Amino acid sequence: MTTLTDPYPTRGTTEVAVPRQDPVVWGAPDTPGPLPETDLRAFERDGFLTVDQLITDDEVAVYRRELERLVADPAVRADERSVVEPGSGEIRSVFEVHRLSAVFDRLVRDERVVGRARQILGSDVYVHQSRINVKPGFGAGGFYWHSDFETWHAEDGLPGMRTVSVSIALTENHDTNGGLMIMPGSHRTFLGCAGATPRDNYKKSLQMQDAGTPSDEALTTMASQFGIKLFTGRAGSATWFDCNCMHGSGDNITPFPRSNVFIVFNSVENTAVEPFAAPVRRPEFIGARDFTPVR
Ligand code: 6CS
Ligand code: FE
Repeated sequence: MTTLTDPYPTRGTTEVAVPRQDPVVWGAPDTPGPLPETDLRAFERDGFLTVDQLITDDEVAVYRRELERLVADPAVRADERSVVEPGSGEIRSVFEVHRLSAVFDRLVRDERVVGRARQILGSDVYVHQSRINVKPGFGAGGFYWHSDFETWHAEDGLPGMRTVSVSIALTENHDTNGGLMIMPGSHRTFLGCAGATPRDNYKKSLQMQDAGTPSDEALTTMASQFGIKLFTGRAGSATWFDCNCMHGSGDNITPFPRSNVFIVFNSVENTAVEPFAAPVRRPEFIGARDFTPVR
């Protein structure tokens, strides 16, 4: 019986870096859509692409109000899809917002959003995960360095790197309030992390990731090789980034919240199978199992 070797081994006894086996931009450069060819090439090179104004100020106000409505709703807070800040108990993230909210569902289907995802992934797409990150300020925690694909491969069973995320700022992302940081070019190396995935890992990892965390040595090598870019931008701006970028964000100790809506599009050609390095699947509100394409 031939066993397919996993091209992206991770969560074994030792950390191991392997070259990316997958394209970054799957669509042909002249694929119709909102992104000009120059942007697709920049995304291929860097692993990310910023859009200064993806949604208008009026639309930001609509999505901010919706975020505030969700965060204030006791039923949402009681829902397993809400994750709270370990310290303050304030809501940190709400998952599956595109199912919880018709307002955020419309955003997912907006051609400015899903059209870019289809161009990058070169196919129809479905939502693997969506969330709002509130990062309210006064000490809201950041997200330590990681590759999203490492988790989505190990725990959600995504076979290949044909997944793209967009973080749309709903508040001003200053250089002080815990903005997204990416190591440019890091998406071309897959860093398999050491350490097996505990059962029900997500109950902790969504507050503070442990399994799937790179070593100080690996981070030092990558940061020295690639550098670190901090993303700032006004509310309404957006950062598109490849699933395998090494990224993270710092704590927000300012009074200014750094709230965003985060949508993960996966190609319908890359649908989730069984986890590659975890004892059980994560819940569907974190790793979708409904592969219906976004129309
Ligand atoms: O585990 C996950 O799926 C989530 N964790 C982080 C820190 N980024 C990606 C994703 O939202
Ligand atoms: Fe992440």
